[in-house]
Amino acid sequence: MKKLVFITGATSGIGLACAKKFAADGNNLILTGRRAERLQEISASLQKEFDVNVKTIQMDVRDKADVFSAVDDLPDAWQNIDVLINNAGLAVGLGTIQEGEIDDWERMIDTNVKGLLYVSRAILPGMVARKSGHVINIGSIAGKEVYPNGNVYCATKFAVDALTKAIRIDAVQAGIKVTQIAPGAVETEFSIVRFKGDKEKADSVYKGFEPLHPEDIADSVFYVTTLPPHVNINDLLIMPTAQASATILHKK
Ligand code: NDP
Ligand code: 8X3
Repeated sequence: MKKLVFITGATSGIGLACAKKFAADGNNLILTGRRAERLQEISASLQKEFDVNVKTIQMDVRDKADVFSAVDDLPDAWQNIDVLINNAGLAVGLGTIQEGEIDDWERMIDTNVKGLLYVSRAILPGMVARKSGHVINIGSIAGKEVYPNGNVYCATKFAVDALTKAIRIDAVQAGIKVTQIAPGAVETEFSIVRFKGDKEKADSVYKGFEPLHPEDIADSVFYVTTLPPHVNINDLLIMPTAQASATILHKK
């Protein structure tokens, strides 16, 4: 059965790889992100290549009013969302609390925690009413271990870990599946964003070992949606083979 899959942050990295993976299997997509031009290009290319229906929504997950009106205004044919992938997120900066940029903290908290909550609050009631649906939250190794200078980013991903468990408890009576996929280092635009456009610094994060590729994560996200109705994967921690923990890497 083909599904309707709603992906936040589909303009890049893991979200984009998920969009491709689900489209390749013939599923219809609602793709969201702030960069409208990228959304248009991605939508056109997926519709052409895979003959699926794609709707795009330019939205900032931090904008509560926009999130709710985008979901409320979905045409009837686009309302029965089967899979929600809460992927939009970012790290901004890497430094101590005592020297931290408060604006950076607020961006991370507003995007990674509040944004995920707004989107879930907008979409989950429909799933509960239909007694069918799957929420997949993209967490992180940063939500399992606190690492030096990761502080607020780690806290937001610990929050994603907690909210994944909470949504599962709250929606279990309706038979909703809730999964966290928690990756280690994946080479995307993540580090470029974290280091505020410093490409050299971003590239250095992935030097000397093979990081995960966004497609590796998309494969697992897709996999958890293929299991029988009575089977739910609660949590998957996926690391590059060369990464033993948040800070222990085998670099050549
Ligand atoms: P990218 O920077 O490549 O992608 C991030 C995506 O999130 C983009 O599509 C971006 O779209 C979207 N996004 C960011 N802020 C907002 C916002 N305010 N509103 C809407 N969309 C937003 O990074 P990744 O693919 O790596 O990151 C995806 C998720 O994976 C994040 O939650 C991240 O924390 C998590 N993660 C990443 C890891 C890594 O090593 N890369 C490891 C573990 C977890 P746009 O800019 O168009 O709005
Ligand atoms: C992204 C991976 O290790 O930089 O969540 O936190 S890490």
